[in-house]
Amino acid sequence: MNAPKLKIALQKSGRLSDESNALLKKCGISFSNGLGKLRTEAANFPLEIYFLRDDDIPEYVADGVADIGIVGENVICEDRRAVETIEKLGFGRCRLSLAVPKNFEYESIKDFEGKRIATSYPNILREYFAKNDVVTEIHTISGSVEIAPSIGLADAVCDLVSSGSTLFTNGLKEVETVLSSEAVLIARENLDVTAREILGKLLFRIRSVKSAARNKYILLNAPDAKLDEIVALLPGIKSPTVMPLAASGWSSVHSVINENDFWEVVESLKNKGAEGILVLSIDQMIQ
Ligand code: PRT
Ligand code: ZN
Repeated sequence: MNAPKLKIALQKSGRLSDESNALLKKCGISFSNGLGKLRTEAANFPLEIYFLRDDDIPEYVADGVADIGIVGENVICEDRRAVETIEKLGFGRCRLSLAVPKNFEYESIKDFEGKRIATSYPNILREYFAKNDVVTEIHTISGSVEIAPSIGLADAVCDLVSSGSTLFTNGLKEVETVLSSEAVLIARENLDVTAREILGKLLFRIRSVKSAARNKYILLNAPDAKLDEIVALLPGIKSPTVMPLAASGWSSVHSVINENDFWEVVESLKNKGAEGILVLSIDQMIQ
């Protein structure tokens, strides 16, 4: 009998596909994803991979055709199927926003009262307006939402935005954020024990890749006279590693720093006299 495998659904081709594939590869999982391939098996991990349209992923997972999947939170929130969100993945970031023609003198959400709004996200939008006590006319369209106002089909739109340039080139301005979204790992309810075990191993790897991406490994030479001050700038995982250098009066310091503090810390290190600062990216960080 074949060993049990966890079945994962990924977007076949689109904004999430490259990063979904890259995430699994960074987790040390090798598989081939040639054009036109709908299904493949990982060579070195008990994973079977399905390549699907993103909109179909919640249904496949909810129905148990796949055990887990990677999809945007926007799709999960709109779809409302019974799936569990296991982990945010930090890519595919965007927001679902309301936008109006740029000459619309917008003041508050009440300005949407009685307006026609084009969107591909009617469920999320209906709930948003109900919560804000605003009555609108929602028109569901499946694509090119941003042109609806200019062809007289709607007064406003609710669509996904990342850079904002699509809205801008269509003469629209973003006025309210309805939902913030990123890619998430979802799972079907009632996974059996074996599937849970494999998912646990996969999640451990995903979390290691995520924390590695947030951190940098830093090496530098510090004058001993300033060593205490330099060490104080570098918390490390426990504390930095300090080793004497062959040149007397100098030590080598190794540590890990978070990307959010990165430039400020490097600036302060230089000001304290650190030299030969090397910054390396980290592949995995096991915690
Ligand atoms: O073929 P399939 O159905 O699988 O793909 P799709 O065309 O439905 O989805 P795709 O690949 O466009 O998007 C997949 C997921 O990426 C979405 O569900 C979001 O979670 C996420 N994502 C992130 C985005 C964007 N950013 C995004 N900017 N999805 C769509 N857009 C579109 C948006 O609809 C608008 O048309 O990009 C345009 C706006 O971009 P800016 O940069 O001009 O603001
Ligand atoms: Zn889609």
